[in-house]
Amino acid sequence: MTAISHRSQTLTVAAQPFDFCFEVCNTALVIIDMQRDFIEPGGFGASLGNDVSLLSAIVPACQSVLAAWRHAGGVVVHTREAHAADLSDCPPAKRNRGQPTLRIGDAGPMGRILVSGEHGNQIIDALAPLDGEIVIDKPGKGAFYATTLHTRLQQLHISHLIFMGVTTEVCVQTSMREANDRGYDGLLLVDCTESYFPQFKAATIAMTHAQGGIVGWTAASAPLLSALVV
Ligand code: TIU
Repeated sequence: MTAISHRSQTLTVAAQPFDFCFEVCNTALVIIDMQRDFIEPGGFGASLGNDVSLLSAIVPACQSVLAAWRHAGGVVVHTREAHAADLSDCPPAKRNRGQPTLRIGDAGPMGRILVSGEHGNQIIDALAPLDGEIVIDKPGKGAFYATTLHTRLQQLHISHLIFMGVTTEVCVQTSMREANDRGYDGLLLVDCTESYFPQFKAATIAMTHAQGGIVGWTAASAPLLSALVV
């Protein structure tokens, strides 16, 4: 098998509610928040009382898609949920919500929780960004709120987005909805996203492709991998 030779070739992925068609040259792979804060013990996800071990199961599938996408020459976007060290971009409502064992900005085993530059805020080694890939630090759950993402995608003439990452019903779904309202066609890879709550993942997938794709498309990664090689 060889990589596709033309980034402008139309590729088709069997998806729900119907085929997802795209060209590599007009599509970005968007990897949401695959950072230690959510996937490893001692981070924000754990501080909220979650079993973080559930999330690491998707890492091999994400690695396969990332490798194939890089080989095809596609644009890659990595996001991190990250706040400035002075928490000036963290609304008190977000910091004070609930009863976490550690709040955003508190010192945890991997550094300050959800703060830029801290060890816990880095993307896991298995999916680490390469030089030249886009890395977006976002203060909200959505990747477009208070970030340069839309501008950067427009500059690259990107109209289609393929989503992976965590958590399905929080930052991934919010980002897909933000993208949908900005005119992007979005595909969620179901074996490359995970939630601390399996029922919420299932519900998010169902509500994304319901009503004729009201939010976007969903598919397994296998047909995408097949489409990326000839
Ligand atoms: N708590 C939870 O499920 N998720 C988040 O707080 N952020 C992301 O989804 N990245």
